[in-house]
Amino acid sequence: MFIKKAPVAANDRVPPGQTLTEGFPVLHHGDVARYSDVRTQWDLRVFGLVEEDVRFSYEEFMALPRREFGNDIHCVTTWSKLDNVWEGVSVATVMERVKVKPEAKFVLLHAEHGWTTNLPMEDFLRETTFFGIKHNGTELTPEHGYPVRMVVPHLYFWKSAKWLRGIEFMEKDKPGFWERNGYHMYGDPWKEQRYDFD
Ligand SMILES: Nc1nc2c(c(=O)[nH]1)N[C@H]1C(S)=C(S)[C@@H](COP(=O)(O)O)O[C@H]1N2
Ligand SMILES: [Mo]
Repeated sequence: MFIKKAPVAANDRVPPGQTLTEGFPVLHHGDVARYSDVRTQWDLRVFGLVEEDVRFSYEEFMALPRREFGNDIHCVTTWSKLDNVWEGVSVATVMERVKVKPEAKFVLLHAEHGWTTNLPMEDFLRETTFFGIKHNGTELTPEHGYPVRMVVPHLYFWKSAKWLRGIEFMEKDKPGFWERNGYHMYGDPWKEQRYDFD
């Protein structure tokens, strides 16, 4: 009798409906952000339900302590890419400078050109969520979010805002760009929360 083999370990890392890719596809809405002088044109602002607004200049952000992060990423368009190695700044490091009000329960990430995405506070504060600066040993290209992108590997990759410019703390959840255009408010790849009706 033919006995079906148990799934191999790698399969346990690929959520339902996803296919592995070796490349690194580029996906976004609108134009790639390009900075002719990143030092004067890029900063990161923290606002909303905070005791005081915080601003990191490019120099300040780049001087923050970094560490390595390893993860798998899953795009809602069905590609997954395993074993990414990133260099980045932990959320905890950034939050050392920020006093969040207790009412804050959700985060809206703001990117260049007004693009946004939302996630619950606890997902933002997860130890696996971070600010990515290098991917597989090289600085992010403009297409992948240079100089800084959010990386939220446990949710579909659209939550990982490229060209990150702002972090807004909110009491109530508020849809970002794709969430207003039919994507799921949360986006758990293991539950296939792709669209708002999933
Ligand atoms: N600022 C910004 N970030 C974004 C997007 C976008 O349109 N604008 N698209 C998201 C989507 S839908 C995906 S799948 C990933 C793709 O990241 P990549 O191009 O580095 O693969 O970026 C996310 N971050
Ligand atoms: Mo996506």
